[in-house]
Amino acid sequence: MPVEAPSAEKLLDMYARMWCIRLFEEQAEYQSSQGKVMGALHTYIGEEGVAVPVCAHLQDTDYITSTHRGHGHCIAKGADISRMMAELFGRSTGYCKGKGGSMHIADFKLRGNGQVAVCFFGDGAANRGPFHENINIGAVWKLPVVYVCENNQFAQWTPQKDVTLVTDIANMSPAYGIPGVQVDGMDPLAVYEAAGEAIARARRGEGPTLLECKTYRFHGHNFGDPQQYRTREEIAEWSDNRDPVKQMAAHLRDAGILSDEQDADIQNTVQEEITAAVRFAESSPYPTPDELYKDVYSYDIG
Ligand SMILES: Cc1ncc(C[n+]2csc(CCOP(=O)(O)OP(=O)(O)O)c2C)c(N)n1
Repeated sequence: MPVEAPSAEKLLDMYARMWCIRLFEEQAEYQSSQGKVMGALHTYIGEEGVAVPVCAHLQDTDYITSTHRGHGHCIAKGADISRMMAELFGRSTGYCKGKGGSMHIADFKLRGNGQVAVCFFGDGAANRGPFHENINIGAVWKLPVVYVCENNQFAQWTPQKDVTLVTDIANMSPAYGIPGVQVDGMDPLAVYEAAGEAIARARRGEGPTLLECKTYRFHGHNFGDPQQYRTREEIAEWSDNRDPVKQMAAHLRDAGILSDEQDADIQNTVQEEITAAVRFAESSPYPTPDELYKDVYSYDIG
């Protein structure tokens, strides 16, 4: 079944969300350099063209699972950036009351009908046992899941080609008996279409799809990574020529949906929201010591 083309309104919303991820993370890196952010910070900059078009197909009641590189997933799914910033700052107004930090932002949702779950993971994760166990049982039980591999070609500081002979993760799908689809993760509209098909298939109860998005992170693995495993030229090749935010802008301009003025408006509005998020985080209290053991363990005494 063909995926319906997104409306102009939806495209502009996707574009603004891509900017929101980019500017939120630039701000988060700056705040980290100022010592305001608790714990490590892994940015998604360069990979905005994956989470945004995938999540554009999801309802509030659908689920996603995320990774250590999760700000993009949260923003794409509609998280409140003030609560996210507060979580990074370790404040009690954050999504996990300041106890999760950048890597464990979570907002649990109630189960309903017709929901799907999208699991985002990296190429590095695809070499680990839990990936295979999970995807196998998901296939056998025909779970309404879409496995989205963000293949950015590096696991921390290790190039993918040094640790696996199968660099096209989508090619693993026949081993589990599910469809595998590979798409250019720097092209948000191509991701939108491929994700639309996979999510619709999951909603129809036809089981999981393995969707591999070829992408590239523009910044280090985490903030402060000296990046000795790749060259400046390689980074420039991707960020200058294949930036998903620029590709989305070019598409919207060609389609007559985005003027220079609107573009500036979108970026200014997002920037203002991020400044407000920093103010919210900075003016929020830290959790008090009596919060230390709350919401941390779950146990059943029955
Ligand atoms: C069990 C375990 N081993 C090692 C690590 C350290 N570690 C953190 S991120 C990462 C690489 C992840 O690579 P990938 O799945 O490709 O995601 P990416 O960072 O490229 O988005 C590693 C090895 C970890 N967090 N957990």
